[in-house]
Amino acid sequence: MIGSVIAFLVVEGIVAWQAFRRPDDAPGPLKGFSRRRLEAAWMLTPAVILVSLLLWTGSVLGRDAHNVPSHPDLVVHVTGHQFYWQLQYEVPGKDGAVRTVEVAPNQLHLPQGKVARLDIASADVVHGFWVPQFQVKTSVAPNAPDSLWIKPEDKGEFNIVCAELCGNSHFAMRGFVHVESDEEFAKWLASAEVAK
Ligand SMILES: [Cu+2]
Repeated sequence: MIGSVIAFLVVEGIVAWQAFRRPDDAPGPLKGFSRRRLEAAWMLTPAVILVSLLLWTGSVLGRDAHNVPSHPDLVVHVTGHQFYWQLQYEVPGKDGAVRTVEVAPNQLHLPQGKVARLDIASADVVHGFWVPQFQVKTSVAPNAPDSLWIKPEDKGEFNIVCAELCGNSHFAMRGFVHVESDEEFAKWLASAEVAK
């Protein structure tokens, strides 16, 4: 606010100074004098910058989180409860059958660079699964599940936030995504199972 007031005063000051300082008989623009190239550059340079930003933004935002790849590397069932996220991993067994492994709530571990499909559901009321840094968000209700996919590029810890006001402890419905290497993830998953 203060910055814009200062900028306004400076710019208006220059304009006023130029307006009052110029004598009435000052020469007009030179005839035949053209700055067409300069003006074209003034117009084209910002246009190129803005169009590039537009395309870049579109490519990022246009990545449809719901358009789930048909063969994800990993499937996790994420179920919202008042007030936690229940997490179950699909783990292929040696016989080819898929086993469901339940892990501690709210701590979603994902391997770096792998496509993970998250099958999100709600056990009670409307919850919103949101990982702001991954730009994925969806709301689910009982009998209205949704699926998203994430391919985390960077290791680290990222917040999971419930984006729907789901009750009196909604604020406490927080979790973390832990993005780790394949080895770290495999090691974690091998010992993460909790009794159902
Ligand atoms: Cu919630």
